[in-house]
Amino acid sequence: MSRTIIISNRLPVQLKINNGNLSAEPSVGGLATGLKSVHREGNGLWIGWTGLTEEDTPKAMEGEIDQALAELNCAKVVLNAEEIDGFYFGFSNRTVWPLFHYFLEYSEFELDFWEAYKRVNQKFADAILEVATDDDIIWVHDYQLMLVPQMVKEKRPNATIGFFLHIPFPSFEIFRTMPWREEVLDGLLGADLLGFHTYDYERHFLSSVRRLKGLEVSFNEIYLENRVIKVDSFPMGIDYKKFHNAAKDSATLSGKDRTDLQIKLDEHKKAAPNTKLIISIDRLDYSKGIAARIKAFEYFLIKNPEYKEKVRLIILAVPSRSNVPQYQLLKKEIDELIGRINGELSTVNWTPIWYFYRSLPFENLIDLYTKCDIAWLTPLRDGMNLVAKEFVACRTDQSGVLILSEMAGSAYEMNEALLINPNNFEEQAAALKEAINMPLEEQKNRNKLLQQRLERYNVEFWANEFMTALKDQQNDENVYVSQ
Ligand code: GDG
Repeated sequence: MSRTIIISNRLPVQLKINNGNLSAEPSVGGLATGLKSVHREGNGLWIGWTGLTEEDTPKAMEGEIDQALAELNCAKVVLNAEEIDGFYFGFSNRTVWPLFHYFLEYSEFELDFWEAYKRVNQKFADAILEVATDDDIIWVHDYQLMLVPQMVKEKRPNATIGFFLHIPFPSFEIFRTMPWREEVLDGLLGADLLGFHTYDYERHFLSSVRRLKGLEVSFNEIYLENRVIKVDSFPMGIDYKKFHNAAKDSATLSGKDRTDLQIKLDEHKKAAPNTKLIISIDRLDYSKGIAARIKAFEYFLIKNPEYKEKVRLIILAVPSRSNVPQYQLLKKEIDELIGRINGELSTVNWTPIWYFYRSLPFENLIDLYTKCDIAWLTPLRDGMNLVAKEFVACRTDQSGVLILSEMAGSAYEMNEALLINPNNFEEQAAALKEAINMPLEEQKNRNKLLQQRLERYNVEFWANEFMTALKDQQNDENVYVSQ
């Protein structure tokens, strides 16, 4: 019987060892939620790294870990600290991530990183090969595992393999700079179906395949000697109901059940009812354009001093990849920028920027989504950007304005937002002004349309669309072989 095997760098479970006690909590992220139905189907299996290094895992606990994972239909790939350094912090996040987000100057082409990437991709492929049969459907996720499809296809030519890239695929002119560009394409071409968030990423990929591999490419098919690969866009959605319902519940909480942040935000609203709250939520990553956003906010306040004491920017920057030097530099830049701007522009009654450098519990995230007036998201490049979708889903009364960078994949589906070029401060200042003054009726009209779309094209829809296309490939291939 055919089964579906999902494979991603991290498993959808959080493993922790505390004083020799193991806990395994299913994680609640978007990917885990979206793939829940696929994972549960038949005899599904999810393979990935647990988040614990080999050095942190006592040998005596291996059996217990395997058992706990097996109960959640998961299996582990074990990585040691050196592998994580070269493969994850190295090639994945110092070579691929910057290059694919158009930060060519940050991309490091280190042979050692590449070697580690190959070795670890082989480890993931071996973990699949150990359990997969020819009949299985295998769905590989993201930029950390781009060599896996070919490594599996070589050994299991009849298995059906899908690959989804969660980040942008860059234009040919950027991609061609990578020393191992052909090997990366060969890796991806082991798949039978390749999925991207947007049509543009798909087009860039096809262009690189045609120009670097000289393969015949049609509208959305690549012709190899013995098989046809399908390429398509599948814009990822969110768990709309989860966010919408959480926002509804949070609105009805009373007394001691309200979170500290909710109480603080309510107090703030009471004390300064005319102050508009603008939120900015991202992982602390240079691709998210946080530093430029802060500078644009300063530009806005200096150009429009009448808004001083009338607006406040709340920045939630979630710590991320802090082992990578670029992220440490960015953290320092943001700390200094906020310190300087708050120092220069604050008044006795007002601080322009509130800054949280941490991850907040889900309930607090919902507080921010629901209690602010404007969400301001200005990535310089972003595969999709789910925060934009989550903010809109949480606006149960349909108030609120989304200002969104046109460089985010989500901008393609969110035309009713105020779309801006994150490099254009003038345009951003104008959008902030428009958002602050937008009549409630217009906010509702825009959000109503956005919400209808988000509810329909949710994360489950995304997973089902991909799986249906992959299963079609499985059937088509049989036809193709028998011709
Ligand atoms: C990659 C691509 C693509 C954020 N802060 C907190 C928190 N979050 C959650 C949000 C959201 C997720 O993290 C962030 O997702 P994004 O899509 O915005 O960005 P990346 O992490 O860069 O994701 C991106 C995505 O993959 C999916 O394909 O959209 O383009 O870069 O879900 O809610 N959650 C909690 N506390 C926080 O403080 N609990």
